[in-house]
Amino acid sequence: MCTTCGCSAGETRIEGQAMDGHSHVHADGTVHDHRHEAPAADGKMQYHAHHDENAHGHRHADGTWHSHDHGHEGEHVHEHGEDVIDYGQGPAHAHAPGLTQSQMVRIEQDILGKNNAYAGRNRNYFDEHGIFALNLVSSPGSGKTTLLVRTIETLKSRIQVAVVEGDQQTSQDAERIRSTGVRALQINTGKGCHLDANMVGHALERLHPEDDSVLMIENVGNLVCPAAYDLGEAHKVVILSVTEGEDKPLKYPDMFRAASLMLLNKTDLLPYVPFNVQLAIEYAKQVNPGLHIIQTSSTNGDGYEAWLGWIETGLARQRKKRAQTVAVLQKRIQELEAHLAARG
Ligand SMILES: Nc1nc2c(ncn2[C@@H]2O[C@H](COP(=O)(O)OP(=O)(O)OP(=O)(O)O)[C@@H](O)[C@H]2O)c(=O)[nH]1
Ligand SMILES: [Zn+2]
Ligand SMILES: [Zn+2]
Ligand SMILES: [Zn+2]
Ligand SMILES: [Zn+2]
Ligand SMILES: [Zn+2]
Ligand SMILES: [Zn+2]
Repeated sequence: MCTTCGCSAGETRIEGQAMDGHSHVHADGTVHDHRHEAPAADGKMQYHAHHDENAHGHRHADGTWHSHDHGHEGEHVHEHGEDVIDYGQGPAHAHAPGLTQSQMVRIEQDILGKNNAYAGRNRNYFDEHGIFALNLVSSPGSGKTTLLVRTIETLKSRIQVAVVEGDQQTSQDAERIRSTGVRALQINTGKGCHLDANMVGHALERLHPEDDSVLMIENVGNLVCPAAYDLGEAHKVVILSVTEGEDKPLKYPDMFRAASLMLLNKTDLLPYVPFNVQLAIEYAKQVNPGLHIIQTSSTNGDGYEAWLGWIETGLARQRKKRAQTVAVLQKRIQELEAHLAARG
């Protein structure tokens, strides 16, 4: 589900099983839940897809059927000079056929508001269990899974690690992770271009990560949409490989702004590609002055000491938080018991 359109692909699968139903945002901004696949009167399954020309019909969970359109009214574009057509102006900073920008803003607020509620639940769960959760984001192929495999190989003797893998299709990444011996759960998002907090919540129910462990969430390869979705993680880690060009932080600022750490990856390729490391760092700091940057290579292990150290520091902080929570609760229980004893 993208914040620009609000249409949910409805094809999310966790380990091959469909997630039941989803919420759907209509062009007028109302949000309601329904299933994308439901039996019609003749007992056959009805399917509907979004973006079928201008209109689509669908059956709601209560059995009623209705159709509605994706009209094209009230949209406009801002043109700057002769050579730029800019859809990023206006309150929504985006464009979707059939929606005005104010409708888009309302839809985005609805979707992100719901997502944030789920993310808050996940974050509480992580805090209560001392789980240090990282959300790995990047464009496709920057080296997330390779990095995870090498990271796990080094950490697994000392630290419990579990992985949630997000991809549109296939379970290949989860299988690559499982080959290291740690548990991994695959979420297939179908047409969805990012994970959301509800999907991760479902994954947690299945995966049950150990207390005081690290949870790595590999997001769908996409430098845009995952930036907007809090999964409840402690940090987003953005991976930029040197084959992608040093200008990416300026072109996709939301992602570099949302991240706490940037791994400048595949540095073993620097002799072979024209990539200006200093410029990349400068651009990244320009959009996010607080961004921490580590240069890594999964081929030769450069930078891994710093990266692993960063993880262990974060995990130690998360464990301490849990210990403090437990201590506060124990103290409170003692107080209540003393109170009851005094009354009894
Ligand atoms: N030279 C070099 N190649 C790397 C490095 N890390 C990953 N690769 C290669 O880059 C390609 C993509 O790596 P993946 O780990 O699959 O990338 P990913 O980000 O998980 O990809 P998606 O899940 O599809 O987004 C593979 O061919 C890896 O072998 C690295 O540090 N150096
Ligand atoms: Zn998207
Ligand atoms: Zn749509
Ligand atoms: Zn729908
Ligand atoms: Zn509907
Ligand atoms: Zn305007
Ligand atoms: Zn991957």
